[in-house]
Amino acid sequence: MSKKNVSHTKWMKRAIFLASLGRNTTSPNPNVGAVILDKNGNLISEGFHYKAGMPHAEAMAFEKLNKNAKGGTMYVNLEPCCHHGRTPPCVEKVISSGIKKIYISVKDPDKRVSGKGIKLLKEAGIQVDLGLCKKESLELNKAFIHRNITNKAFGVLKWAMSIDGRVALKNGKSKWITNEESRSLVHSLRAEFDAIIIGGNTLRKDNPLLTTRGSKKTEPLRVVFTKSLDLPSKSNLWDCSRAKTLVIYDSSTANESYLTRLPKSVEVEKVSSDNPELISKILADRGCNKVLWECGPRLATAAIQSRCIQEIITFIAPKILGGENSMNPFGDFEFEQMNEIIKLSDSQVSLIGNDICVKSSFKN
Ligand code: AOF
Ligand code: ZN
Repeated sequence: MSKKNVSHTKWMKRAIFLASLGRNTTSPNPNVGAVILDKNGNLISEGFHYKAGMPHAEAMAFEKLNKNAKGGTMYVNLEPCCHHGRTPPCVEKVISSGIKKIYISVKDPDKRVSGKGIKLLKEAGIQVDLGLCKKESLELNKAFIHRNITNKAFGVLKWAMSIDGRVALKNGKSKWITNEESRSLVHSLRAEFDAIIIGGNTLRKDNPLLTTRGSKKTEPLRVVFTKSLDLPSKSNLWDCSRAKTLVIYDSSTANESYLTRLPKSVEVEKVSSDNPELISKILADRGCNKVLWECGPRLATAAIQSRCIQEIITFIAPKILGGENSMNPFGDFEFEQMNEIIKLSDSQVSLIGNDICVKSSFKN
């Protein structure tokens, strides 16, 4: 790499770092960072997007700018927007600043932008370089990009199991398989997500809280999917004072008279079947980029089959539950041949005390 390219990469990496400061707060918006250099290559301003409704990264960088950007260079990890949304278009600010060249890492998949921002910049005579640090930028905004392309939320499936692959005893008891450190890691992991999904069985069996225990200011939305609506009238999830709860039910099988058991503070939506894709779509429509499925075997299997899961996180404890009828993390995928089985990629392994955490991606 030439010396010049090394420095362009350095500035784009700075923009990506700034973007990452908004990691758990920008949803439904993307993570964006912007860096401005003057015509001599000196850093004169920078900014990042913190929250939807607040200034975009470029706008923040221009707001802070007290030197002339004419003839300068800008680095942004996402194509500047050209639409009037919650905030005015960034391209107009870039054009009026007199900047000569802009490095953009990836195109904005939002249909209101999607190449139109780049076109306007070029038409205004600004040199546009697209693709610097593309891999890192795609990784940072993978959930935002996934939602915009598929209209579904980026799904991560999480489960905890014993070393013999069991998630509960045959009587349903599972407290606790993993150690305290792993469990508290799950609480902070939840902060990366906009929603956490469980099924009715998990609610009845575990009565979970599904919160980050305060590590995120606005707790993720807690979502219960039920086929029957036969949910208990008392549950930790019905207290919505710290985190909101949404119950999604399958109207083809549910008994709607059970709706009276739910307090008014719980939101309710109905879907026409038990296809998890419908849950993912509802959440994407609500602006959820990234959702965590913490569900039991039946919903987990269906979520994988309907391509709602893009990554998995499993915690494995060195404990043996045994028993042919202990619970598995999944139901039957009906595979007949070894070439049909699901193969995951990009595995990362870490040790949490005596537990093992494995993260892997789906190729779909
Ligand atoms: C940028 N820079 O920092 C961000 C952008 O409702 P709004 O006005 O916040 O617009 C949201 C859309 O703007 C979002 O879907 C994405 O296309 C773009 N986000 N664009 O130029 C930024 N956050
Ligand atoms: Zn913008």
